[in-house]
Amino acid sequence: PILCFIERSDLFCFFYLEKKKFLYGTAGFRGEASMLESTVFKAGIMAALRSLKTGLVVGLMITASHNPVSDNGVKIADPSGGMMTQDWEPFADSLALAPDPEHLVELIVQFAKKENIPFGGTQSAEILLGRDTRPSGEVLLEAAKKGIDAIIGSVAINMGILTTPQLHWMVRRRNMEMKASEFDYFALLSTSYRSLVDLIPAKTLTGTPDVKLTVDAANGVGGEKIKELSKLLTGLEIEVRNSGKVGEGTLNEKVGADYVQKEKFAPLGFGPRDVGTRCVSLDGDADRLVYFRVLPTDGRSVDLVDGDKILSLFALFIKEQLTILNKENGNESSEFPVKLGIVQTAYANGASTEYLKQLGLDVVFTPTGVKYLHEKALEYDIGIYFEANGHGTILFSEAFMPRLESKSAELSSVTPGSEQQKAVLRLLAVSTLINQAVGDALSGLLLVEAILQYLGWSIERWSELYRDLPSRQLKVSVADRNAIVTTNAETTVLKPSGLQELINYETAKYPKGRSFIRPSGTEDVIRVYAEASTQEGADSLAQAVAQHVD
Ligand code: 16G
Ligand code: ZN
Repeated sequence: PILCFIERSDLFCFFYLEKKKFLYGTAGFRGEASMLESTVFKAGIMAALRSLKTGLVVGLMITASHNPVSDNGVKIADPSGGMMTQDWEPFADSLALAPDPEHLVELIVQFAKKENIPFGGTQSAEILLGRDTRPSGEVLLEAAKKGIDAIIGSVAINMGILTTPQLHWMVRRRNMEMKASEFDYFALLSTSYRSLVDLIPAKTLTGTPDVKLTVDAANGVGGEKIKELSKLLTGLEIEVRNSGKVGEGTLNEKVGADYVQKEKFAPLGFGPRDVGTRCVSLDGDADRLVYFRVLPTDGRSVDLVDGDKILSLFALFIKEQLTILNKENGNESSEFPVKLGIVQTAYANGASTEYLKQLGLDVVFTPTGVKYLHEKALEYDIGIYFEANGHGTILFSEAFMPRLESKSAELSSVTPGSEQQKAVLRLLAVSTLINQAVGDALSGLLLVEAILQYLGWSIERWSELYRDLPSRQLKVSVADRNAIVTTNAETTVLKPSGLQELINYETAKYPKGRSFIRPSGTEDVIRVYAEASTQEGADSLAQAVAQHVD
């Protein structure tokens, strides 16, 4: 009976296009764009089923983030705006691996039964579609639509060219019955930023604030979007380079957050003329950001201010607001306990972790991948997570928001204009500025800018919060990357046995040595990370560990 709700002709017409099988990894399905059509079609089916199952709006984003322009990918956003629930990933894989249309239909039928997905009832499915600026995006978006159409009762709404975080934000807001257009997004970001700036204490405003920011938009979707956003901003001078305009360069080619973070080198279009200014790089779909300043030594190398330092800046600011809030006010002390948690991965520079712990913060680790960090951060009233690569955000829990709002109401009637009230207002502004669905370069950079102004800090001052330990990353090609199994947030190798002992043995030779290996979730390689008190030490530790992997 379910079969009649599936448009079979589409299934058949898309199947023959299949040239390669993909797995739904940490980044969804990702690969060479010309091979993806059939897989994206199946992702459309998945998204429709997910929406039918939950009765809520779901998102589907066509992007390959920081990967080359010839690649593309597809990711599904759950009704919360976060990544698709991990329980459904095996189903995504099985759809992708289905050998023929008959099997595909069979898999859908079985899964729908198991999950009690209501076909043909009053329930309807709604899927918001978005894509980045890749030339292959249009064709793939059509394939996703076909997949959605194959599930009768589902409606695809094309939201056009968007950053990944914009689409996730829209899905989340739609399900909260809040305004969710692109204009609403820009308006909320700009007004929240304005509130934060307006709440800066007069004493920090004595010098002339350095309001000039130069953005490297990776020749991606972030370029146009940040230009639109900056029209609504006052007091911030944003210059956008590598904006994606024809002739300006190729998407992600020697530009963007991934390049700058890995190479510690200025992106194309940046050089000696930028010495002394504050620069920020976005990645191709604008869900990551890293700051940098070009060094005067050669006008090319950079002092990198990565995700760990952005995290540290955010943590410092939030902690300060909580301290102000809990300060005694005359004889009236108002206890307002807040559980603040910091979530990192093993890639976080050891110096950042030490710094955060010195601040007295609760720091925990998860495996690599936004879904793990996000899930962990949700366990706190305020959870801040970042990957060193620049993906992260600040989550305010659903239970905590009403508490914060009623505290704000209380303070505005009891002690209007007090420092405590301002601290609460700042936290509220952060909660609307920073994307609650996923990491978002645009909202992230506005928060950085507001905090730097609040503290009266230059990028140098920020960068000096702590000194990164020298580190090295290598990758090793292996026959089967899944032969390596890790535990303890990827810091300990379980299999093959004996390997962890060898890593320990090598690591012990270096002061401040730390090293781990993990199978990549996006490439057919084992990644090696090493850290030590000197660059030579980090390099040779990484080499030594890599040799044991080989
Ligand atoms: C994906 C992840 C990113 C992670 C990276 C690691 C999401 C949305 N993205 O891009 O968080 O840092 O993979 O790649 O989860 P790797 O497994 O190849 O090292
Ligand atoms: Zn990205």
